[in-house]
Amino acid sequence: MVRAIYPGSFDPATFGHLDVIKRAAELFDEVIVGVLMNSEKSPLFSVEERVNILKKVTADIPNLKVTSFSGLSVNFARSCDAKVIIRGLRAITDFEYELQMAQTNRVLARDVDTMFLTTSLEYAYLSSTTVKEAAYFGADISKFVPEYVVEKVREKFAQKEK
Ligand code: COD
Repeated sequence: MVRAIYPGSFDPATFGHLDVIKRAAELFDEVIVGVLMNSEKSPLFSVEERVNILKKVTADIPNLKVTSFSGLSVNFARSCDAKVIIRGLRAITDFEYELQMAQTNRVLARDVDTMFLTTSLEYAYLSSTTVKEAAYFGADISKFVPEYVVEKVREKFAQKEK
């Protein structure tokens, strides 16, 4: 069994993430999406909320699990008995950071390798940050995220306004 992890912030999951998830699930026997518990950032959604959103929008993918993790991605990979870390590449701007992280991870763990899936063209511009900004200013984000995520983002901003 070849297992891969797909770590990220997923705050919130977008169609770009889902495209990578679906393609990875076709390549590997099992994919485990790992949502980082990152105390340094101040995310819109809690880690539990992000995990629940991802579970909901990927419920139709049988060989996929969603969980949270803390610490290093390579340690998370090892704890899942995964040999591969999946990352998505959108543009040259992603490349420098991703290369540095993949090379660091390779030095940290020779038994884990990083594989990149290049973004599908229709999602190349998409990021969680721009989705949140668009939603914050009242734009329709249904072209960027699944309907369930549209609702959750709307609820979150409504709560914040109270
Ligand atoms: N199309 C394709 N891919 C996309 C798209 C899109 N539209 N949008 C995002 N992606 C990709 C990103 O490039 C990334 O590969 C992945 O999806 C997740 O993206 P984000 O933005 O949700 O998550 P990141 O990039 O903030 O996640 C960073 C990690 C949590 C993976 C990283 O910080 C990490 O591994 N931290 C743990 C500590 C560690 O191990 N550090 C490295 C060695 S020191």
